[in-house]
Amino acid sequence: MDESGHWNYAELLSEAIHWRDRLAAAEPGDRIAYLVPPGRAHVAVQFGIWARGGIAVPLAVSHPLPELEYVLDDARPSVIVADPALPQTPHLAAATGARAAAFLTLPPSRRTTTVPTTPPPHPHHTTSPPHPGTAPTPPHHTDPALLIYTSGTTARPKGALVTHGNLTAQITTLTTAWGWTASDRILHTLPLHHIHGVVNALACALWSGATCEFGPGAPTSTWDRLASGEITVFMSVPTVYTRLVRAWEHAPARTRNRWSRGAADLRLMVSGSAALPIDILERWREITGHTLLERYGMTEIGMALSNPLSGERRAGYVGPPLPGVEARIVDGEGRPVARGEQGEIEVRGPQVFREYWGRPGETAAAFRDGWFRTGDEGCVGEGGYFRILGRRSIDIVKTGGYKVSALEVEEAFRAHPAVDDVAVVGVPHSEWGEQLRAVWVPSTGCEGLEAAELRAWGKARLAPYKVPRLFRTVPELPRNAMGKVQKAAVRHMLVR
Ligand code: MCA
Ligand code: AMP
Repeated sequence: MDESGHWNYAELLSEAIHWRDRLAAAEPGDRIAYLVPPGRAHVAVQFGIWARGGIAVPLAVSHPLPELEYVLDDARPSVIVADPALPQTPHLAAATGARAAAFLTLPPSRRTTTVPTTPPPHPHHTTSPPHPGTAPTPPHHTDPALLIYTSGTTARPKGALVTHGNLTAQITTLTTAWGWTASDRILHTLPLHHIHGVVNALACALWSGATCEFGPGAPTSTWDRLASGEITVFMSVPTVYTRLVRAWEHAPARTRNRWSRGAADLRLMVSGSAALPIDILERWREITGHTLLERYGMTEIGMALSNPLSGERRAGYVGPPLPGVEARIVDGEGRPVARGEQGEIEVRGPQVFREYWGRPGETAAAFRDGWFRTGDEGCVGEGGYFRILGRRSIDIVKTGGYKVSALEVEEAFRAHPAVDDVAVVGVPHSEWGEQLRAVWVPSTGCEGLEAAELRAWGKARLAPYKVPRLFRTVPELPRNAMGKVQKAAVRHMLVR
């Protein structure tokens, strides 16, 4: 359900079949890109694509046109679907031209249909069969399902291709490990162009026959829904828990009591996508009585490590491997290290993605002896619990749960006529986990350019979370004897 109403499972299936039929221009295996805000219509389009045999390429509603065009040029979809209410849609339609065979928009009725709220949205409570005889054929495990764009050590994002088999493995593992049932109701406030929102929150709910409620995400409305007595599951990134703690601390005593009492009744609250600060875990426990279940995952592997549903949820640790997932710590040569020692985390299992779209070299480099190299450093503690100790590359930044390549941001800003050179880093930040900051060398005569102008320029080209919050001018970048920019020194300059 979303703000405009709800569908039961029969209605969702019927909407998905409607989309399958509208996507007639696509052949099985084609990529189909869609720019639709999180909500019922988004879900219907996604399932319509799968019913057609297509590969779903979700576009981020917060992205400006150049980011969307990059994905279109890389994924080369045969059909693009967009919500006409979004500001990017007219530009996207114009940009489609030679890029896709068809451009479809959501009809208004598909965005706002309101249906009665009974019977409850549950697959076993369907009202009428959807289009008899037109039910979709189930996909094969090896069929590609989803192309999620993710930043890496290379400058531009790569499309991680996830198969239906990968998705099935991810979902069945999580629904079992986290005890999902048809009586669950998740409050979903995450974006739907990343695994966290698409698989952990949405797909697990639908697989279980549970209710998925899309909410607006502002801290006070999130608290009100959490306290409503109707929600059983919530998952989010540490930035959101930090904001919820802050909203609670600023609320009047009566509101605090209501929020705390209501939230205590949830069955499960999960944190992931970035390291959960221990003070937030502790504060959340004081406020709601819940010890957040922290887990570790990645676009390429789904969820790999998780604290348990029952048993010890250890602060500062992300738990042991989930059932069906193998994880290990290796040294620089790929040799497993002794228990307790630090090294790179490698993961293997049916959840692990198939390839980077159109990048065989990068796919090959991401694996060693069949293990996926995460690029994260960790160690294994008591009871096989993993601890994340940081990333191998300083150029990968995690801000608000989003992964950003500092190199991509630098490359974008180097194209600005006033910028002679630039270096971007992530610095530790209480709300964002890491915050993007930059030092830049102005071109001659451009010394007076305001940071606000650089930010506005960046926002027209990059996703909002890729635009540094702080720009500081320097006469030159710190470089080593080889001429390489010293990122650690840049970070040191920008920490204060
Ligand atoms: C928004 N802004 C950001 C970010 N998000 N800046 C830095 N980092 C960000 N993550 C900018 C906005 O453009 C805006 O800029 C300003 O911050 C404040 O915007 P605000 O409205 O407060 O932000 P928001 O829209 O509320 O977003 C905050 C958020 C969001 C809800 C924390 O970032 C978010 O949804 N993060 C979750 C990302 C996620 O799902 N990651 C999963 C990928 P200005 O002030 O200039 O206008 S990881 C994954 O999938 C793996 C598998 C895993 O392990 O989960
Ligand atoms: P993404 O590629 O956007 O899916 O982000 C995956 C990355 O997020 C991982 O490689 C980690 O660096 C980080 N990450 C996810 N969960 C956690 C966690 N619980 N603690 C620390 N880092 C995490």
